[in-house]
Amino acid sequence: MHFDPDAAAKPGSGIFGLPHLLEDARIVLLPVPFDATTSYGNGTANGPDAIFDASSQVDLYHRRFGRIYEQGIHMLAPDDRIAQLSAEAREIAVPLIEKGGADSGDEREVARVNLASEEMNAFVYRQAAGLLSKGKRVGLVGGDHSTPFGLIRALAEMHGEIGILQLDAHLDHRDAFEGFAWSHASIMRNVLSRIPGVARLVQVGIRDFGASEVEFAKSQGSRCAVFYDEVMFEERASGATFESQCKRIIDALPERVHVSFDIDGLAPSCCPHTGTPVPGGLAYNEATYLLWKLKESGRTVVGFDLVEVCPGPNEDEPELDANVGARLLYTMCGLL
Ligand SMILES: [Mn+2]
Repeated sequence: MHFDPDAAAKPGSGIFGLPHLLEDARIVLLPVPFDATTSYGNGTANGPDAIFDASSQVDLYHRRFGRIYEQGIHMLAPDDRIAQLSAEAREIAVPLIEKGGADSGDEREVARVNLASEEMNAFVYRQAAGLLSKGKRVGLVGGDHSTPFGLIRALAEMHGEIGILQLDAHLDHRDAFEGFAWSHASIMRNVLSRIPGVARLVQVGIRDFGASEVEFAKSQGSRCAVFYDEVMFEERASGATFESQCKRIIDALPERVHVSFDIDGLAPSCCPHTGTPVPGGLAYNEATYLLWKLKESGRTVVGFDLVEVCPGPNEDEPELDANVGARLLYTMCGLL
């Protein structure tokens, strides 16, 4: 294979300008352009395409992880049926979201949105389980945060017991947020309630949540560890190091880890167009340092998802959200 990793990406090449076909790739990226229940701002369904376009700018030699591309990385084509499902369900969901959530009388509409989410979950599960059974490592590219449920289920079934490191501004423990069972804001409640193989959930960057979500996290006991963004800042303000905090985060995780990266876990300057931006959050360097320390700890990263990346509306502006997303995506391929 004549491939120069330092040359500019050739038109028609794959993600990161790479030449790998599915059969050449150990790492397979599964795009899920689905955002039926995004409550504030939308467009994360366009995340996979925008990240793909931005990925040609990413330099392939990684200072920490070296020649990640030598593992072979291939991104599947987005499935048209999923994009269509998302658009149809969103059309039904938006009027309900705009009036502040579904109430009695909306049962039919809610059922149709839930059905679309269930079809998406089944699709992701099928795809992920098929790829994992062929020995591939899978990274999911959303879409909103509801999309990785099927991947997490497939990973937990394959490995028996996994932990999740979640970087996010939100706990995502809402009980059927705005009436939708599979809302992006309910992903971790659904995971903990329905996937017993998830032994531990460790949440970092958390800074926007409701009282019922905090209660739900507490009800999980040691199964759910929350590292609130404000608390982490207070500790550092009185002398704790970020390194010692990373150690505590990683110590809370079991041997096999799935990383669930909601881009809004980062400071909004890194993701100004994401659906629900919140001030505060991790700097880009803090997030990638934590991921590197996770790898250095000797844990096995069995999968990841990168969700809620939303490209900006103005095509004349340089694309920041997807650029940050593409660099995070390559770094997480390094974890695999
Ligand atoms: Mn989230």
